[in-house]
Amino acid sequence: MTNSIRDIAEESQCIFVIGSNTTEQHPVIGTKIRRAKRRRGVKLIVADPRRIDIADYADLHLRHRPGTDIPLLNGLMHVIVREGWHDEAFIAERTEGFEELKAVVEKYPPEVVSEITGVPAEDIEKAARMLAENRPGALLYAMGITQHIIGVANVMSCANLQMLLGNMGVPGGGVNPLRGQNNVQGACDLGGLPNVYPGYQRVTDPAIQEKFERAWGMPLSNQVGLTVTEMLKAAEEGAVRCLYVIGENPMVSDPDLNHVRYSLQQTEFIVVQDLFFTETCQFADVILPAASFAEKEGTFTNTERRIQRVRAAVKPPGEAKSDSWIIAQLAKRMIALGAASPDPDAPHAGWDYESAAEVMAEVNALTPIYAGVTYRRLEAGETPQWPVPGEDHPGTPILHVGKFSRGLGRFVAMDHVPPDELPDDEYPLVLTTGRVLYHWHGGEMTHRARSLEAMYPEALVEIHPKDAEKANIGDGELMKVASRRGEIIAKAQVTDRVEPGLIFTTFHFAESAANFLTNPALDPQAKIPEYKVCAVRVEAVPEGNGADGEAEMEPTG
Ligand SMILES: Nc1nc2c(c(=O)[nH]1)N[C@H]1C(S)=C(S)[C@@H](COP(=O)(O)OP(=O)(O)OC[C@H]3O[C@@H](n4cnc5c(=O)[nH]c(N)nc54)[C@H](O)[C@@H]3O)O[C@H]1N2
Ligand SMILES: Nc1nc2c(c(=O)[nH]1)N[C@H]1C(S)=C(S)[C@@H](COP(=O)(O)OP(=O)(O)OC[C@H]3O[C@@H](n4cnc5c(=O)[nH]c(N)nc54)[C@H](O)[C@@H]3O)O[C@H]1N2
Ligand SMILES: [Mo]
Repeated sequence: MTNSIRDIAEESQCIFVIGSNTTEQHPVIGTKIRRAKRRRGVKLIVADPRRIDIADYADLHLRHRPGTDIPLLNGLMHVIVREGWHDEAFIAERTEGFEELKAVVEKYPPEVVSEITGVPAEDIEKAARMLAENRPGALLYAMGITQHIIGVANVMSCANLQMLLGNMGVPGGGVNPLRGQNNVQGACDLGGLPNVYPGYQRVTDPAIQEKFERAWGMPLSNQVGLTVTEMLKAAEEGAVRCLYVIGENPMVSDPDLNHVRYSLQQTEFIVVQDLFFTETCQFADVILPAASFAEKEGTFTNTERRIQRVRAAVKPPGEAKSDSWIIAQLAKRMIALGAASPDPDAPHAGWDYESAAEVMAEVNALTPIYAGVTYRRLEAGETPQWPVPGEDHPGTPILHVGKFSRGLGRFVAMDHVPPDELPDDEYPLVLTTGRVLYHWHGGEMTHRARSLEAMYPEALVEIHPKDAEKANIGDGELMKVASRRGEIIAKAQVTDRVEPGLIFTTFHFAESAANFLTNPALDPQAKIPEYKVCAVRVEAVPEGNGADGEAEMEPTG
């Protein structure tokens, strides 16, 4: 997030939630938004194809078709520019590319946008006015924006809107991705990406390469590695022969699972390190038992870039060990086998860390944005937000104050690009996928919580009454959903949360996971799959032909 949860909750005049089911997937932030609405009367605009819970609190719900965010945002910007509501001073001082943006958004008057998105033209006019009249405004987004072949372009369009309104670098403003996994922000910050060292220092930059070679006392590659989605493809082609899977369950969470299964079968050697025996473990040669968040020491970095000290509350069960301990042991053995030979005199050579504090001391030394995040401060109860360039630096609650990190903020004008797979006669419905409040991804953890299982015990498919009637599917009855890649059987939840032509389901239940259906097409830059749009057809499943296999199941292709 460019901004902090608190300044958005306390100082925004308008909160624009686009592609985030905030009250279900980020309930703490969702509660703060609802409170801001109730107590301060902040304006709330929600853009989501489904009538999610937070839409019921909104002043305006823009219910666009999945995969039409760029035209929707262009339509809002069209009205803002047409009415002269853009922030001229901000644009002149802090940005470039405005003329190009203007030329593109000119092509998206509300009537045209309404055709593409399905949102009434007057709602686009209303939303633009609300954004303009209530500044500063914060834009919040999540996977509804990113999980598309145009995920990066969608994010840039969000940034275009916020720069146009002058909503950057101010309290209550910003472009705010709500991060997903508990410590995903920390994992990215500390190098869990194929192209950067900790602190987003590029592996392709010779000065950075040299810095880490000196620190670790060994030669390092300047080649960008593969993303998860690319690794599986490479495994299938034999270019990758071994997979070391830590805290990830691709056999439920990756797109096109029938294909994932094939890729895993082709892989020569697979190590899985997890808390539980997952679907992916079935393909493993070696399984390493890992300790959970509550059983280890260290830090987590949350969605607002805040670094927090975490302490073990309980001992790990059985032979489970912390991920960092296991990785260090593996590294030491590889060094012993001669796979690498770091110079023992290098300042940060080797893997003999006594504690999490020692790891952080190395992070402080090598990672400018974490330089001042010392254990002394963390142990004293501080929770600074990066960048923290020095120990006396207070941290940075708001990014891009006065200046963008690249200097001028660049408007990148975008045209509409439709999703990779659109409905047709054979597969006439759009499927969008995501989560519900009660479960976490493949459910490896939440299916073990009795109360959550009681609340939401089985996979459901949201389907509009009209589509249900057409297919002769009743509420609570079993239905089959098929795409070009696979099919699942699950119970219908007949509801107007979705519009006609759209269905929604989750990947929380392995046997009927949405990912048997999803399209593995990727965003060319971010390599994120298009989980949010694919084409499907549905049909009723006659009684006794159910998923629990009591009666004969038809053989399927
Ligand atoms: N309870 C619970 N909480 C979670 C998680 C969980 O599994 N369970 N997972 C965590 C993780 S890792 C993540 S990444 C986050 C995800 O958090 P979110 O991104 O909020 O959750 P999703 O359900 O993936 O999708 C968000 C919304 O996108 C909408 N949407 C679908 N297609 C489009 C589109 O084309 N455009 C727009 N604008 N919206 C669209 C969907 O209707 C949905 O309401 O949640 C985190 N929090
Ligand atoms: N169709 C569809 N598919 C999606 C998405 C979608 O919206 N739609 N969303 C995508 C997104 S945003 C995400 S983040 C992924 C999530 O997908 P995954 O990351 O695969 O799912 P999780 O269940 O969060 O975590 C995987 C495993 O981590 C283990 N684990 C938990 N804590 C620890 C630990 O401390 N150490 C170790 N070693 N293991 C641990 C759990 O037991 C679990 O088996 O799914 C993606 N897949
Ligand atoms: Mo995520």
